Amino acid sequence: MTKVRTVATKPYDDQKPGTSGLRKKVGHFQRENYLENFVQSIFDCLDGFSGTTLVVGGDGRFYNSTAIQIILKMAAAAGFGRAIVGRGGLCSTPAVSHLIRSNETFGGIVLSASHNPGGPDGDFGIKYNGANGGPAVESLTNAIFERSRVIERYEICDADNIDLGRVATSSIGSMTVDIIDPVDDYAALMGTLFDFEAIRHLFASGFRFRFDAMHAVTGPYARRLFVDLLGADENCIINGEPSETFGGGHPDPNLVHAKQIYDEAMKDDGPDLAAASDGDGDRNLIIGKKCFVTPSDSLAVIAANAHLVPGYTQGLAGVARSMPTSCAVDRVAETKGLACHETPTGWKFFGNLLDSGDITLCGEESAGTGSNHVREKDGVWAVLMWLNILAARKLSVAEIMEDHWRSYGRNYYARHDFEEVDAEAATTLIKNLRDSLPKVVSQKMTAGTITMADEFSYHDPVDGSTTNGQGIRIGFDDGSRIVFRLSGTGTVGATLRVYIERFEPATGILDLATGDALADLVADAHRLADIEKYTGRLEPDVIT
Ligand code: VG1
Ligand code: CO
Repeated sequence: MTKVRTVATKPYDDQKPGTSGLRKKVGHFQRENYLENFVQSIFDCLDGFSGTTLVVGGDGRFYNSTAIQIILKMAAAAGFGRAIVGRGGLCSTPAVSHLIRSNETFGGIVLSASHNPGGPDGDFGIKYNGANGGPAVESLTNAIFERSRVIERYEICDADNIDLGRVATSSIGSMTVDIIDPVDDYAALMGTLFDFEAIRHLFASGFRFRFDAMHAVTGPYARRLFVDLLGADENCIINGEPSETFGGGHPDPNLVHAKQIYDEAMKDDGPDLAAASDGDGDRNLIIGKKCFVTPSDSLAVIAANAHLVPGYTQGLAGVARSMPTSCAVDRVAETKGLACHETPTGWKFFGNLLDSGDITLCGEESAGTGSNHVREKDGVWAVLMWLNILAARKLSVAEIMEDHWRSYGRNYYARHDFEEVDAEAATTLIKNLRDSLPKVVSQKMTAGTITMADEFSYHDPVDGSTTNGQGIRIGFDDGSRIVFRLSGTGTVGATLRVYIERFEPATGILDLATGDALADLVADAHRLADIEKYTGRLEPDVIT
């Protein structure tokens, strides 16, 4: 008989989930009962799961396996009837979402700090996803936080560790544990959405492709899909072996950390499409030959061309983007007569709209694109989308972008991040901006006249909830925008994100360098928020 042990514990006061779950340094998670407290707080806030199934998956970073063993023993103690776990403890975030849905489970736990570095000195993270496969809505994450502040005990089974390395079925007490291949079901789902035959033809015709898996979770997914099923060259994948430290790298698919494929794509004889995904496989980077595609543009292009892809031939119900994401997709929605929703940053806000059937596609400027096939953003799906569109249209990425801008106009766009800023100074910067909002409307700036200024607040049309304080928006007479908000995923100090966007109509100048197109707005942003005074910096740490 496996014994359930009740352990007395003391609450921590810092377990408030951020934009995408609870993220802290690994050492922080290794504090006594830190993980256990949070997991018990999740279980304490759920109802009616006795005998049901829980999916547990992670991106393979340091502490992943240790955490999974603890979670399995606690899930068994809490009364779950079955757990589904990816072999090696690996499962991409979108694949976890799919497993939750396809097995009609109670929910799942995702272990990841996404694009943040891993290893003993890196970051770790945990979040709960519900039966729809999506991240818990705010009311639940708030309840989990409140619970974590008063927790006094947790329950865990005294049992041996499960062998995570083999596909097999075993048990902890009365809970069955199924270790499954993490790629099988996901690859099958992709087969129902995309024209594999057309993509196979594309690869066979000499189309050159590069994918950087960043030593993160998508290596095995990329191999199965791109190489085994679609016939791309073996060598198209770089950094394809998952590692606890992401090979010592930073699994953020941007132009800094995926520099190798970017440099290759900028050469005359470079790949026709270069792509990458992040630590947990939900983000994507798309670069054509000599043509970087901003994530906001990628969302717009996918919305404009989705009807060419088998899973979306019926057309789209509607689209959504997070507030700071550029308005490029809005132009497509307008032309096609689709509803376009603006939500706060973070995938959890798309879940209700996807569930209700209000939208089919959604995305974020932070390299996140997805659809109603799961309830997470999906990096490999986005790459397959592009491959399918390229195969159908028989144009290069650069030609597709040019054609898109000629039809809908171009939203020049950049995000400037000021990292590890003093948290108090960052809060003061936002507070001062907030206080200045009534005064700035009709002010003449270098880039134009300000016509609107507010703090974004979201009213969820499906569940009626309201979420306040989601970023400061400044709008200009020509449709340009500046958005300021603080990151909710960092683990050190605060990160100030400044999002800058300028709209150029289809008849305007569409081939400016982004930096030049946005220079005036950037100067205005610095002036409006007094960025130098609060951050001590004139230049951002990262521009994406
Ligand atoms: C960032 C991005 C946001 C994204 C979140 C999680 O949040 O800006 O768009 O949803 O990361 O991405 P923030 O609060 O730091 O700006 V990931 O790939 O966790 O799951
Ligand atoms: Co991620």
